[in-house]
Amino acid sequence: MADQPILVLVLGDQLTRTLPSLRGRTKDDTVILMMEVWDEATYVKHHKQKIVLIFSAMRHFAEELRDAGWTVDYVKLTDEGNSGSFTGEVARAIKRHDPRAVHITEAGEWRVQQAIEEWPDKFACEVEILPDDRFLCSHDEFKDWAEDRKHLTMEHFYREMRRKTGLLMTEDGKPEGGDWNYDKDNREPPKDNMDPPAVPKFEPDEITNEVIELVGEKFADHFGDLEPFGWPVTSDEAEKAAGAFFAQRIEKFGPYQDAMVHGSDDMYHSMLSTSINCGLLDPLDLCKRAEQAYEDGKAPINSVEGFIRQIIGWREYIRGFYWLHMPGLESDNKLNAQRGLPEFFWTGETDMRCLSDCIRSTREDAHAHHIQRLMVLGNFCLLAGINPRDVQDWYLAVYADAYQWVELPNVSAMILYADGGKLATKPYAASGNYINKMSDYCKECTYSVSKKTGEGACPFNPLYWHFMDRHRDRLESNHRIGRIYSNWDRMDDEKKQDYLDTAQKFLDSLTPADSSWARNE
Ligand code: FAD
Ligand code: DLZ
Ligand code: SF4
Repeated sequence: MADQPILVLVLGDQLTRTLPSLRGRTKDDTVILMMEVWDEATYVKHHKQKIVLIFSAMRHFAEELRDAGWTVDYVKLTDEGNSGSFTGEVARAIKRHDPRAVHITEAGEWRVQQAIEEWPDKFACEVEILPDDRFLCSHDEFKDWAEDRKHLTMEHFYREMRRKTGLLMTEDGKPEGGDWNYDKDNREPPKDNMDPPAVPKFEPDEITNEVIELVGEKFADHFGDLEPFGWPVTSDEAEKAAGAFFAQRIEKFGPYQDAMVHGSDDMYHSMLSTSINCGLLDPLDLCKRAEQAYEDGKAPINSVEGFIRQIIGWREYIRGFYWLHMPGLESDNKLNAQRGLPEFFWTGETDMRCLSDCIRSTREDAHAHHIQRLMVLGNFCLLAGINPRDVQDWYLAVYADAYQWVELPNVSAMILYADGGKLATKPYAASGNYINKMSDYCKECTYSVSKKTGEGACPFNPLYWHFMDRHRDRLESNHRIGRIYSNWDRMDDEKKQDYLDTAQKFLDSLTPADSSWARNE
């Protein structure tokens, strides 16, 4: 080892062998620092499985690096002297190794990046921060694209990414199959007795079992079931999960993307976000494999295009949007939503069958699929006027794939319209009809989806009109939503009052959650 090595930091969502800060380094003058820190595990009270996932994946990655001949300095949460923060641990590691420089790939989250940017002034050695090229679109590229645009329409951004990558593009620069987007073919409701192939679950090994014990001891009051734990924690396991998706589920991914079935949060979804986001899988590689499935005739264009759009479209767009609008996005509340998050988001105790099922899968698996997050949980928070901070904390805490860069734009801008419409051209507001059409939830619900007002009416029905009525000033001029007010205006006053009273009665019956569910006091 050289006298003064380079200290390379690898954070919990940077578990990629080709990470910019690792590429090109030589083993004999590099010390890799990985650290489990209390601050990261508790800035919100993450779901127990999320902490197991990150710590176990970090420990496996460290072992893999050591096996490949790297020197890894791994700080465990319970190691004596652990300062509890990234900055504190880097300071201690600088004392231990006296490096000539610290190299780090930029952080995914604004909060962490702010801390890193203070390091050059704090530490005596050089600090080099490298761009994270695991994303296709750099911050500057996104800024250039967004400049001078009134609306940051995802579809336009997505087409740029298709051109940039060449994915599903013909030789003469046209979209494969003639259309850029096949979403119209991807809205099938669930069929009776659907039986999607099971998603692979991975038996915890010794390392994971040790972490499960640690989390059970130290984070017992965090939300969520600790076991059974079956998420992939190594690149080999993640690869098996991806292989199973491409072999068995991608074919029907498209048509049933929006369908919801009681007891099922996976359906034909890839279930790969936890692995992509912590670095175990390469998103572009997944898209190329999806394209291959289309070329091999194993999956139709609507499924493949839908999958690729989620990744090079939505995922990249969301990340660009986050960095463009931080830090303001965190405190945006353009609809002035002030209600506390209902306690049932944490306990699951509600008679609303759709919500209770989405919260169940969230508790059991640290996962719910996109439409469950958007059109059930998110739609409820929007209609009920839950304040963005509470909703942000909940989504950040409960999902194993949640990091603020991806959670915040989805929550604040996509579901809550708290940014005033920079991301979504209209709020994703829907009555019980939508949920009934796209799921089997309503059939056995205590509430009646066809009942609009009064005792036993599906709460989404009156809440929808309560929302529309209280935001009329802002929404009426929106051409995508304005015509809804003509329906409202055609109702007689008694009917309107019925809607508003039923909604208000429901809202008054909600018990707000104690803040200790999400954060340590
Ligand atoms: P699939 O349905 O198989 O989709 C494939 C991939 O596309 C996903 O793995 C993911 O990488 C990407 N993707 C799809 N939609 C989005 C999106 N809207 N934003 C970013 N990437 C997307 N995703 C996260 O990774 N982390 C989050 O914290 C997160 N929070 C969300 C909060 C809300 C309110 C909503 C509406 C969506 C959120 N999503 C988040 C997006 C999406 O719900 C999840 O990526 C998806 O459910 C993960 O399951 P999957 O891997 O089976 O996805
Ligand atoms: C999510 C998470 C958790 C729970 N714990 C750690 C940790 O102890 N050490 C670590 O390096 N990363 C952890 N992470 C992931 C980080 O929160 C993530 O890398 C940053 O938020 C990215 O900005
Ligand atoms: Fe949800 Fe309403 Fe359907 Fe019940 S009736 S499952 S509350 S949409």
